[in-house]
Amino acid sequence: MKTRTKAAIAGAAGAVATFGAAELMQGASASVPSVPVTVSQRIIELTPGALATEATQTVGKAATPILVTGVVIGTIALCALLGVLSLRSKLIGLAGAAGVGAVGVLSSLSDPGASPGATVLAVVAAVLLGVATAGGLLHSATGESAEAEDEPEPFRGRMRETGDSQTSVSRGGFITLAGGALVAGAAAAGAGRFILGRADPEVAGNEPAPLQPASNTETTETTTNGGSEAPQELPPPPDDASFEVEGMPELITSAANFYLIDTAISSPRINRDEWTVSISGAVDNPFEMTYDELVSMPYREADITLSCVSNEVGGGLVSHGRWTGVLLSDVLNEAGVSLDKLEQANEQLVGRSVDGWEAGFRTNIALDGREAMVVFGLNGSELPREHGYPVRLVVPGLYGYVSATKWLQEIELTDWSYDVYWIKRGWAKEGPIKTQSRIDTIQGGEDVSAGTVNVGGVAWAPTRGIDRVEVSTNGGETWNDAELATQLDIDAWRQYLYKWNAEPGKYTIQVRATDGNGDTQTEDEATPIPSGATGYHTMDVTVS
Ligand SMILES: Nc1nc2c(c(=O)[nH]1)N[C@H]1C(S)=C(S)[C@@H](COP(=O)(O)O)O[C@H]1N2
Ligand SMILES: [Mo]
Repeated sequence: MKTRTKAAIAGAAGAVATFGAAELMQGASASVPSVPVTVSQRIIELTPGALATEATQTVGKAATPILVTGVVIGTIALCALLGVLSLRSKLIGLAGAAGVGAVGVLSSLSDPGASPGATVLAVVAAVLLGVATAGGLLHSATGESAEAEDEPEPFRGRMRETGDSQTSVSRGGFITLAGGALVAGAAAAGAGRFILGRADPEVAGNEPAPLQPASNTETTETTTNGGSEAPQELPPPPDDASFEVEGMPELITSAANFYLIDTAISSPRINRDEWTVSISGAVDNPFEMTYDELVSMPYREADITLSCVSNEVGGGLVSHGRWTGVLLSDVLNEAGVSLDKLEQANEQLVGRSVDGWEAGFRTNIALDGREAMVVFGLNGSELPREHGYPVRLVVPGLYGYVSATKWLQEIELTDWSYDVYWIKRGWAKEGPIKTQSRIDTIQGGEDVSAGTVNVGGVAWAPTRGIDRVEVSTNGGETWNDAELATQLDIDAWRQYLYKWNAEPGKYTIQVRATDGNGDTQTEDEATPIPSGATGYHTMDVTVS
């Protein structure tokens, strides 16, 4: 084996040892983040405008494992190169390793869950271990074949005869050492992931704990929107709120099926006993509230359909949750904020999460009577970690990117001119959810048999409700009224069903909804960026 090859292997083995040690330590300590994950996170955040737009809001969620893998492989390749370069100059190798280590330390430190001391210690120790591994392997590689590489066999043979090989490790020895380092590194990384996985409810397959918000027995106070008379628990949905038809989505989306969008590669781990939310900005007195304080306020359950602005027409980035939480206006009131003053100013309410992500909307939206909520439960259970545990915001009628801050840490009352995360990346400043409808019970391109065909699905216009849904089977020439299920709430999606008497032939099926104000969704097609997709969900089917 050429010395250069060995040097590359030595560098790569050093990188693997470093990753392994670092992953093992992050498995052992909740306050040490995963280095490749935090590096990937920084890459996402530093990616400018348009690229981040397409890359992270939707595609990104699926692509993050690829990104993290790319970071790991890229680093290993870079370290292999450093191994080769250090044949020329040890200094270059060491400087390169220091650079790689510094990127790792800095990225890890910018993780919101990182405890600085433990993180620096763990990552630096892992890097030193990697450098020592690479150094040891390099020593054995160069010792064996002296300074020059590519020496012809006979020369090496003579070197061995003269006894030089006693001071170095034989080829077999190098391979054993390098292989050992690679296996140990990979095993350590695997062990770290395994320990972490056992501590992680979702990975372990555990359901989020059922909600038992404590002492909510005080008599409820009257609030600005009189909403505190709302029930703490909603009755089960009536039977006529859904159609028992194949392909129809669950009326209340189970947590496991709830769509998932965020910029966090791994969801923050928050101890709810240590959690607080602060109300800052245009407030007379800065205010902080603990989890216990929040759940002992008058709370309620509310049916609210949440949608992502990135949802394509007919897409799956929309779900319906039964959320438990406290009215945002009650929390502001509790914080001593003058709601009148707030309403007059009508500036911006920014929700900021523990990882620094931000969403913002007009303050009046929190005060106009809709159930804008500080949420701590979903479908009768605690929030799942990936959906914002322990506390998030949910605002009826607004896309998630301007409103639905998960892992909430701060509510800031600020100017309207302040731009939050996705606004800086080219999305619309205001994000009201557009009226939309979707066909769920048949698929485009499908062959269906003649007879009665169920054309059904959901339509939504949160804060306005759905009053009418029509289905066309001839590409919009004529429209037929669909049957509507009972509406859970104006903020909830509504199921519809059209029983189509289908005769053999080719058809273009479409659906359109009309909201509670009498406005029919627009036919004009728009892309998700900048303010949400529009157009009719359309599909071709063959009846035979
Ligand atoms: N902290 C944080 N909250 C966030 C986001 C995020 O990236 N980080 N994404 C928002 C977006 S774009 C949407 S659509 C909703 C999705 O909420 P869900 O994943 O619970 O469905 O969360 C919002 N809240
Ligand atoms: Mo979103």
